Amino acid sequence: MKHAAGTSRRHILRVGAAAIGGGLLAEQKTRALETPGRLGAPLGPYGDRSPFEKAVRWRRETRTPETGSSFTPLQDSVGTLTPSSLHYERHHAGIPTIDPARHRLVIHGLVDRPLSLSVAEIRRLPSVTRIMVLECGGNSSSEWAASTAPDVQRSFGLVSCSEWTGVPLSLLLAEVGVRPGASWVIAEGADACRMERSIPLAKALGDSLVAYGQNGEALRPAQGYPLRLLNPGWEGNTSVKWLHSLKLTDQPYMARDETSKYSDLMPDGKARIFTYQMEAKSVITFPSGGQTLPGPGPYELTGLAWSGRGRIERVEITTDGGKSWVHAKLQEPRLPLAFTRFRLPWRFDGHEAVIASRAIDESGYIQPSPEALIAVRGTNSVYHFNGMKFWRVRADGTVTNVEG
Ligand SMILES: Nc1nc2c(c(=O)[nH]1)N[C@H]1C(S)=C(S)[C@@H](COP(=O)(O)O)O[C@H]1N2
Ligand SMILES: [Mo]
Repeated sequence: MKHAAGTSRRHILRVGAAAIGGGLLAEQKTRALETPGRLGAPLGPYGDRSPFEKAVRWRRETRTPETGSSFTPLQDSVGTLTPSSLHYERHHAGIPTIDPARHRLVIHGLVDRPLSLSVAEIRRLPSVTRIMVLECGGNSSSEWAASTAPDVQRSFGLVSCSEWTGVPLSLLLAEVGVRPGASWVIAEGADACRMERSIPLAKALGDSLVAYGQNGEALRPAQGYPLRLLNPGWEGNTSVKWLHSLKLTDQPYMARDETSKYSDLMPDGKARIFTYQMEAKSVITFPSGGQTLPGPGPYELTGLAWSGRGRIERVEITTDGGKSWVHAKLQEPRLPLAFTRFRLPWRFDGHEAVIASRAIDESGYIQPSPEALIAVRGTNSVYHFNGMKFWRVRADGTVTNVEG
């Protein structure tokens, strides 16, 4: 294992400047300015992006437009945060419109003092802020078989990273007083399907959050406005949105989304249930499926890595189909459970290259190859695919799935 002999950034810049040339450079500089004397657009109360920016979520067609998934355009993302407007969405019964002045969170069941709290009351409690990934347990389900998802958005886009603010659930549970015998918390949403999940009490007393904030403002309606549960490092489905009830019980509910869905059917016909943990995963976002390199020359490979177990320790990259691996450079700070961006200088020499990344987290867990994952889990399951993703960079610069 060795570090790649870096293509120096100064060299890349020199190539660019030489290609443009002095006269053209001056011309472009003037063109970039507004027409002299004419004012730009006025100030606005709520910001929007440049009209030249086109990145959007992609959504799979469903019979009812209210249900389904929309995918974050990972190929267009830079840095490590997902703008709220591009956060992936997964709704089972549409996005309810909830007036925060009328919404309440009820905490009941095996507790000493049942409570009904308004959103304002919750926002007054001691809060915490934490940057972390949310990933659907069904992310990358396309990858269990030869992938037909043409790009990183459709194959890996049910994951996003936000800054979340909320009240530790442990604090609310201390307030109501958990009775002996309680071992589960049943979280229920206020959407039309009243989606519910059973959360083990240990997690609820650990790092679970009742969140009201996302990226510095209130949660977006699609993300659960005005309140959602967040279970750090766990499959997105457990992070119940539009949270309105937490009931303490002595057993799980065996709800639809923890039995017939979000359980993992193994090769022997038995299903694993309550597989909450999201394992280490990474993917190269540039170059990735659907993109085209304009020609041979220096490039920077980049992508994202994350793990439900904690920090990303290392990301390794192959550009020869898995024969050799080099360490990518990791962007600091590497926050536990958050996106870590990795980068590697790379020279495309005009010959076909098969590229992939693999993440190693602080627990020592290594992201498996798809073959190694399938050898254990079979292909009955749709959930929890975290295998490596190989892209083929063809001699003409086009990038596809390896199967493509
Ligand atoms: N009430 C409610 N909570 C929910 C859902 C839902 O449909 N209803 N979808 C779940 C699923 S499957 C996922 S992956 C995440 C998606 O969160 P997001 O839409 O904010 O990305 O929310 C979870 N919480
Ligand atoms: Mo999900």
